[in-house]
Amino acid sequence: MAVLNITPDSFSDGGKLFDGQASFDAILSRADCCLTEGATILDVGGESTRPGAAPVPESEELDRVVPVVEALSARFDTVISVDTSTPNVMIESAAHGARMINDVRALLREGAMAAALQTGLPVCLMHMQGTPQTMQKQPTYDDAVDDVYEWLMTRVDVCRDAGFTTDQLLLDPGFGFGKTFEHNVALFRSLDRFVQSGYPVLVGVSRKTMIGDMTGRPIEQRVTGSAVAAAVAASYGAAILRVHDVAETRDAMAVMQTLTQGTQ
Ligand code: 9MG
Repeated sequence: MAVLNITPDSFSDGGKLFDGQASFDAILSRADCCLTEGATILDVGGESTRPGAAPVPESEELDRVVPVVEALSARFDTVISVDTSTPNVMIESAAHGARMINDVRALLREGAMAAALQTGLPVCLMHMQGTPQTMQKQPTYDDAVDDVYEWLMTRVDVCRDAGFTTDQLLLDPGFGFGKTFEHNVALFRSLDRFVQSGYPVLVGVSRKTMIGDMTGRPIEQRVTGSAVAAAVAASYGAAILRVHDVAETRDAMAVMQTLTQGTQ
């Protein structure tokens, strides 16, 4: 899954795809490049969720995301995922070609559950403690792995009760969303527990602070660390890797798979 941030302040690409009015050419050419490099899902988001990011008004999110979803789905025969928590963005994106919803708030925003159900699309439910504005202030858990796992299972139950089928749901522990470095590492090392739930697991660690914590690298130098982490996540059974650097991630996975499973 390639990240396509349509935001002026997206945390790790410096808003390169955004120049006041998002530049369609830049977005389409980045999408083309990601697909050529091996991505099979494009994750389009119009709201930055980096720590401290300000909320985006619905009308602005709609204006940023929907035309891009429409253009990408008209041009590319691939899965377009919409990274949103906003009910109308879910509905409008689905109407314009999105085939998956990636919700970092796990359908907790008012109206999101009903909107997502109405689209009939699969939804990735991500765990976040707090909000993007507050989440890194002092994240606390009794036991990060147990707490996040139980929380996601409760969300699954609520979604199932609301009418989602099992095969419409994906899970994501939400690396960096209200977690310390130790929480992130504990969750990562326990990925197989999430995988064993039977729901596809999505992992997003690309260029995040936890990679910087492990490598001592600033954001623009975290490509190698991110690719290695993605490959390790895949080896634990993660089904979808949300990444900025598709080619490097593919290389890391090819090496990991060949050396650990004999795949050639
Ligand atoms: C939008 N977004 C940013 N980071 C993410 C992550 O780790 N997982 C998911 N599902 N979405 C994310």
